[in-house]
Amino acid sequence: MTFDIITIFPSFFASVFEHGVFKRARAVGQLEIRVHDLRDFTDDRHRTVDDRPFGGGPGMVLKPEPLFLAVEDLNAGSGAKAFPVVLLSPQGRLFRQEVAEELAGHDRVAMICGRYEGVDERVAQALVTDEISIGDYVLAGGELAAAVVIESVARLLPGVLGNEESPRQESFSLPSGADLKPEAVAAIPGAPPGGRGLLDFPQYTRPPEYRGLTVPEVLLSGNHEEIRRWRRRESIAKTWRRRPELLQQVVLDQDDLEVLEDLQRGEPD
Ligand code: 6GU
Repeated sequence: MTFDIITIFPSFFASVFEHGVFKRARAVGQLEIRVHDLRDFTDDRHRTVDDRPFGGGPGMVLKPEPLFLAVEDLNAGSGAKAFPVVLLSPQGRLFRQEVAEELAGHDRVAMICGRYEGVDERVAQALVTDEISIGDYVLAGGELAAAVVIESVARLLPGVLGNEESPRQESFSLPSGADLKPEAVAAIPGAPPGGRGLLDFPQYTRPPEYRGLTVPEVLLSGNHEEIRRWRRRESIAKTWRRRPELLQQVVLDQDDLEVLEDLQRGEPD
């Protein structure tokens, strides 16, 4: 999969893609990232990429011409084959795991890193096929958001994580068990059936005691059925406390419902 990033800060990405999932995905040949300097698509002496907003107001707006030229330059290199052109901006649709899954289905994606002040609307209108925000908070530009999106996609590509199963077994992962209610899955555009939808249970490793802090006895017991039940209970409890709205979408069995009843009665878990 190839990502073309269009940015006014190309050197921002100098080290991000040299580590972890990015590095592995590139090493196994599943990921290529090309960073393009928007200023290379200007033709004035100052390499101007922005200008003052029509109608007045604070801040600067990214001009349309360099962005159109930059994206058209990508097209020329791809034999005119269509690929998504994503604008990263706070006005975009909210990025979630199923959006990562959707992007992972493409072999090429272009990303335009917007600036907080804005991008000329004709870019969004005529050039961009998808606008994405990584959350309801303000970033100065789309560069960090692009790295977030690419990492979440890269780890889904085949052969990138040693264990092919592991990305699908954690919070928010998609297929595997049958935890999501079918109607909840249907409500997520592009989501495959199945999915877990609970937050992860707590993990511990050695030593079993550190500064008086101990590992729950059950995890040291070797009793796999007890461990499975404890973990399920912890997942439900953490989800209930921190993200209760996620429970609406999860299929709960009789044991799960008893856990929830205990929690609602305020009984310790
Ligand atoms: Cl994609 N861009 C900016 N500038 N701010 C954001 C964002 C993106 N996502 C959340 N906040």
